[in-house]
Amino acid sequence: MNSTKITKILIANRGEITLRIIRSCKEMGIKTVAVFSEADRLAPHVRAADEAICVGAPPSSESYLRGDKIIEAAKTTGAEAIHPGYGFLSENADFARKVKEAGLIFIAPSPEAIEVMGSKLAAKNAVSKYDIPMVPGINHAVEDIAEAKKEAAQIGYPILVKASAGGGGKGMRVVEKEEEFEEQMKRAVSEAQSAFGDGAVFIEKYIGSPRHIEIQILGDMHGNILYLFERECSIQRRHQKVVEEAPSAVVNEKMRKAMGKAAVNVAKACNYYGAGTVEFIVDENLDFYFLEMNTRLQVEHPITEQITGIDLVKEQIKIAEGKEISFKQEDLKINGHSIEVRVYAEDPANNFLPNVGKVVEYDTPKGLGIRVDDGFEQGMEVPIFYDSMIAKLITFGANREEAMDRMIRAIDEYKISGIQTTLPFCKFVMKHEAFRSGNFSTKFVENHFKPEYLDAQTSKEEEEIAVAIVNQLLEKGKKKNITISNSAEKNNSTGMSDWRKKRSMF
Ligand code: MV4
Repeated sequence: MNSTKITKILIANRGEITLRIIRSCKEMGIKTVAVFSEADRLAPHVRAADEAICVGAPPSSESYLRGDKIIEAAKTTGAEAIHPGYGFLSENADFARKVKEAGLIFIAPSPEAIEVMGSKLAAKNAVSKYDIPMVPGINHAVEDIAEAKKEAAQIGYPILVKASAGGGGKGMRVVEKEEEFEEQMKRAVSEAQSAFGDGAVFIEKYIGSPRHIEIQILGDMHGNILYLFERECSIQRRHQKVVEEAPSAVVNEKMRKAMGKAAVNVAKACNYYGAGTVEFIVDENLDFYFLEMNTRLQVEHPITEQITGIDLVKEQIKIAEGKEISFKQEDLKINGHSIEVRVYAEDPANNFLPNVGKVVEYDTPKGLGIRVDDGFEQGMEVPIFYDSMIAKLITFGANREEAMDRMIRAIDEYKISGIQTTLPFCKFVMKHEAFRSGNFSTKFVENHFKPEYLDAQTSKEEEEIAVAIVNQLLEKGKKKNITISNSAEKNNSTGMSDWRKKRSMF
């Protein structure tokens, strides 16, 4: 296969991922074109690119999702390739075909691979000829409820009914016992039908408190497929990840090799090229099962970059040019530990409710082992039209403990005022004994978090000041001094608190 040189790339996205992609392009001497909606005219990604084109009105459906306008913008500016980032058009097989038909390169896997992996059932069937562990279940859409009930009895309860299309937990129902089967099945079908326009569902054994561990892979057009180890993404709320780390605290060398091999086989099953992620769920015995494959660069890709030293965007571009991956599996080594926390404009003390407004003050942490991927700056409004993630804070350390401690320091240094963010929640996680010990699952929030924990939280410094004030008052009354108990620490104290208010009461 001949390799072509890409000299200009249009990035069909916004925010931090567009800035992230532009950085790699600059290092490779590639010119960049940004697209933007009318709401993003002043956004940093527009200024960072060499050129920028407005593709429509603020709602994504009228701008960032308008494939026709985006292809036209690439043609107009002479870009030879389109990088979709994540979300928006990144996993749209029809768009991938249209890009190709327009004579442009889509920096993504083939339309066929995107299509197969877009359907959980098609994916299960495609990989079934390889030796890949899968959750006990059926590989076809449920046609007949009575038949499915028999299959469920064979698998054993609890059962999970899952939609074949889409994701994000929509059209997913747990069935505890046979009597509930029919009702939950009907609910799952109607939810899937209304959310994805596709009511196809299947059933699987329900794994109660799984961990979510995924493998990053890279494939080229010459048949080479490598795995870049795992990321653990179990800390999530409403099926959205909030904290990710690489490597996982529970994966040993043997498990890593087995998962890597399974992930490479999944990629082989669909002749995969480009960057991709194979998702597994891991049960309490640390047995792992293939869930699905994401055919895009993921939000949490930086933690893999930190521990491998590989720039995944550069690799994507070189692969799209038709080049062979320049390193081998045995050249890859895990170095240190990396954690990412996602900064969403949401209020963790109020059920993670999206929280928009003007960011009055914005200053990011600095120093050794810290990376901030953001698309945001002081004085900007968080637009209501798009995802509420405004930044990713990534730390790197020699080991897990250093990465966690560095994250706490970095969160303390992160100044954001005017809006609520998920940062206090992330600090809570970093200090929690379940997270620190590695003993957690996708049920972390449900099992360990209550909004009141954030209100009661204080930093050590604030706590010491408060205790000093109390002691001064007590001194006046000649009573016994108090000391800091470590209960607040066990309660996972974090950042901003109402201690300031309390202090002014003294
Ligand atoms: C499961 C499961 C338990 N058992 N499958 C959630 C979204 C979709 N991608 C797959 N998901 C799950 N599938 C079986 N057989 C539990 C989940 C699940 C989950 C998976 C990964 C990360 C977070 C999750 C949160 C809740 C449920």
